[in-house]
Amino acid sequence: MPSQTLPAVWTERHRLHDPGGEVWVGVSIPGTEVVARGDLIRAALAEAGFSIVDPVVHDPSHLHRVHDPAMVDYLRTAHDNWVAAGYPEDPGQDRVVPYVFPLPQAVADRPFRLPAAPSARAGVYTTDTTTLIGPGTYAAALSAADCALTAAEMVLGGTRAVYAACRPPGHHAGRGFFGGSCYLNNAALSAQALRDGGVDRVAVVDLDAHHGNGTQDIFYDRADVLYSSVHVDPGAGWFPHFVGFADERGRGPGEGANLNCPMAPGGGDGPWLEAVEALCTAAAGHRADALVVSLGVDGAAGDPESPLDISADGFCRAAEALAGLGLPTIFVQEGGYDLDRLGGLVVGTLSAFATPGGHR
Ligand code: SP5
Ligand code: ZN
Repeated sequence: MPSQTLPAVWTERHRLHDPGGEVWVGVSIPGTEVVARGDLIRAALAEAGFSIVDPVVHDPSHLHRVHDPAMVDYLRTAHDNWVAAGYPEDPGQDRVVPYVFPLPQAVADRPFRLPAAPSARAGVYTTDTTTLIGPGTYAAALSAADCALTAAEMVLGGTRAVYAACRPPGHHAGRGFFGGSCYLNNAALSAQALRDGGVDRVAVVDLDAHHGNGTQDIFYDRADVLYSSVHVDPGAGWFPHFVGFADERGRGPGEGANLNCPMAPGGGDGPWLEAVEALCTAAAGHRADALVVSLGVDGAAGDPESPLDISADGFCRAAEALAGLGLPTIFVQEGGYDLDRLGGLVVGTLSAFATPGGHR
């Protein structure tokens, strides 16, 4: 049986975002969310015969459907303000990096004052020191959001499944915070666009190796969008460390519409695929009318950012389980950092979804 494909939304504008490394435990390191990722994914899609379409440019006001407008405005202006303050010359840092954070227990119960220094403003919205802002970061993040919104519009128009090749990724960006190499939450924007387009109930299934603390935050109080995730156990020492535990089940009207399946490091395909089945069962139980898959492939064996040890075949089996739901589906790219395997993992997963059983 010839392998089928799905349309892929991709733009070269991802290249505008070159984080130039990250600061981790106080040390500047090269980082793994690199420009090459976006181009490797495109090359693999093209070679496998996927049709590649440009995103439609959207007005940035769409972002306010899931993000705090003040954070969006910060992201838009942060790098210009950083340069104007002279940090590229003194002390010699041309990317926006925080050094101080307004922890709730340190600033609670008094009026919030936006700090005057750009170096201090850099800590207001980010959770960590690994998510640097360069000159083109905001433009690229906007274009990644355009990919996710365009995919949603294609599905609303009747296309069964679409892949949004988003870079930078998004699932660690919440309503009013960003981090973990993410700036704007592409998957949440997709899910919200489906809702706004008339889809009643949406399920987000997050396969990235890390918990999508941003997506969980955005939908935590809502009954209309289920957030569900399988990820390496934050309690075992993994990012995002503070969030992603099994007892986080949603709040208020959203009680029961959040499902976390933390995995022990090194578990491999068996327990991970059992968890994927549980996520599919939850999506069906949610009576979802459409699916948004946060497709990180950083759980793959050999990936430098996770210890999950999932095989390429494991990703194909997960895709087949998702296909079994029979729902209109948007795949949104998240992580995946093993540059030798990234393209093959993404194409293999999407192909298995389009042609269940076709890879065996
Ligand atoms: C989108 C996504 O997958 N974000 C995950 C970011 C996780 N970053 C954790 C901290 C980075 C530390 N990297 C050091 C690697 C040493 N092997
Ligand atoms: Zn990840």
